[in-house]
Amino acid sequence: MVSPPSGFDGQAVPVSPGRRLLRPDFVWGVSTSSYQIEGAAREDGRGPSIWDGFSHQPGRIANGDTGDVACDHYHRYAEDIALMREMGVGAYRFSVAWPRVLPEGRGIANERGIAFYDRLVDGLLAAGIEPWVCLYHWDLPQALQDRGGWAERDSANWFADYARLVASRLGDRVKRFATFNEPGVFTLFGYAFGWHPPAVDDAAQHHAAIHHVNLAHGAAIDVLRAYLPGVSLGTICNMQPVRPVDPTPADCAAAALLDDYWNRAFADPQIRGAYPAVLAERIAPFVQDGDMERIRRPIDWLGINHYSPIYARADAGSRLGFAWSDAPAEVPRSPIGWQIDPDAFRNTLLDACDRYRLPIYVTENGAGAEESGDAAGAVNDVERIDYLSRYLDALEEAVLLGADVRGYFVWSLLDNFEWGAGYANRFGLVRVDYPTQRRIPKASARWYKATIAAQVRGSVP
Ligand code: GCO
Repeated sequence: MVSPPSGFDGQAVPVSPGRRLLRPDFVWGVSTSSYQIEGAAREDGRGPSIWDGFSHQPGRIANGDTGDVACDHYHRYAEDIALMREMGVGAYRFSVAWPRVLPEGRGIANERGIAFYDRLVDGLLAAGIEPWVCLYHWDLPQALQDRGGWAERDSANWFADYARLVASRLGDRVKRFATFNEPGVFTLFGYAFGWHPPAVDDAAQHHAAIHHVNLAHGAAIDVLRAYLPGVSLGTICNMQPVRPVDPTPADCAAAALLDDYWNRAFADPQIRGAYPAVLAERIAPFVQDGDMERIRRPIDWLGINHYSPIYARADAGSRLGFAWSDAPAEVPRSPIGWQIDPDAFRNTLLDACDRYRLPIYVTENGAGAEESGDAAGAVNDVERIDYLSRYLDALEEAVLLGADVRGYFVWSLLDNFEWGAGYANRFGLVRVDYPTQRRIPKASARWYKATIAAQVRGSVP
């Protein structure tokens, strides 16, 4: 039996008032992902993912960090469930590691890998926490990358078979599934910018991958619907306004193009049935008769991940003609340089509601920092509390203006492997002391607990 987590009885924190405009059944959650927290990379039959290989390539990840151990969630999941229960969250969004359940990506299932997710789901349900499962958060089995990965049209069938396995094993207890997390990120960073695996810069592979991920989404939706009557299905997209570094025609054109790849390349075909015009032309060589109908399958909600506006500038020397740019120094920024702009969040929610006409869950929002704890590991992360509180205010403004927002998941429960930034960049409500794997709730964990309690009580001080 896991003892109740310590650290929630720390210093009192400012409590957000009960948020009167949110639905009584508003979902309060936290999010994580498999490669970023599980560890046990070569344990109990797990096969390698593209991130295992990529993170072990010298120079790819800050400080030479990898996800080999991460937060050791594979072994410490019960302790992490206890943290969520103490916080009072109603839902936990996590991802299944495809290579943990299908080491070769296809074929024989790995029963020990499936057993982990059984234990996790059972533990969550016993704690009164609803499991929300994302099928893909970037950790493609390396064996499938060796067969062409997402650039191979057959990847849609591989993904549908994987979805079928997960549905058959977890679908009796899991009622919320998302197909992909942020396909706009992993396709752009993996097939154009070289910041993610497979780290190629190739127009044909990039545009084929976009289309095949969309086909995989539609195929998985059909499988989940067929296997799990009454299940609630969604897609999780990064949605952030794209701003030109300078208001020149070239930078504005760059921003418009990045907007297509970043915000529209997946939600538009999956929900509206068509690519943005520029992308449609570039993806046309990979589109077969009936594909757009295969992609646009009915879903129940749209998950939006939002942190800040992003910036683009023209770059004639790059294949796509644009380059990613940091936020200007003069705007309010978080400790890791991301712009803080709650109004942009409110407007993103309103625009998405208007454009896609689906219930929205904010499936990621949070603030990163390269923070350190005191001698006891305690972190008084008042800047993170301020960020989260202001973004919840903006969410509430969007609801007041008619946005159908039904839930909010903080990224993240734990400090974790932040991709190229490794472990230096911390997003957790709970600090992880990696040498000891000790979990230490931050002030923001106490704040989130109090915020949820105030909402649940419906109290309006
Ligand atoms: C993403 C991913 C998360 C990140 C988080 C902070 O949005 O990039 O979903 O895995 O860790 O967003 O960058």
